[in-house]
Amino acid sequence: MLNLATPSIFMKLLQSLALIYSLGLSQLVFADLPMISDMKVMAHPPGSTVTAGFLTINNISTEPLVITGVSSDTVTRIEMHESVIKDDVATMDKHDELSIAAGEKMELKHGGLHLMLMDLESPLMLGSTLAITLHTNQGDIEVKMPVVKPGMKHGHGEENVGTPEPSMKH
Ligand SMILES: [Cu+2]
Repeated sequence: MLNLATPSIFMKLLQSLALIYSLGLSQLVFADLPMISDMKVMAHPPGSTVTAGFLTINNISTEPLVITGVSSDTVTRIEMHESVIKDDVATMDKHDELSIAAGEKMELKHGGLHLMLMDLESPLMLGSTLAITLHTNQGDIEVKMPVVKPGMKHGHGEENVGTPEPSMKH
């Protein structure tokens, strides 16, 4: 009886060890990768070719994180913008780079920093997911952005403030 049971217990033990080992290893390898949260892309009306994307980037590493560009297989052009008011006029500054100090968090949100998705050739469907790549000094980071309804409540009463409108000049 014991002889029959032993190999399977032994195998289970081996599998557990292998699992623990691979988990431990992946944590070692990925411990410093930036953490991305609150990602979303605004669905846009038919006919418009621009929309905005938002996300929060947490640089948990001990090195500065510099985002040097953003790309996607499905979006022709993605720029890093910041909504600003100049002489009472809402406008957007383009950033070539975004730097996040070690241990710091950067929020791209309504009315501030955002990703500008431009020259859209096909509409981004509500409920779909857009894959984008952040190019950084710490390597490429793949991010899946859920496409959501514009003007969705976020609980701080700021929706649509400074939201890039398709008619806005770039
Ligand atoms: Cu913009």
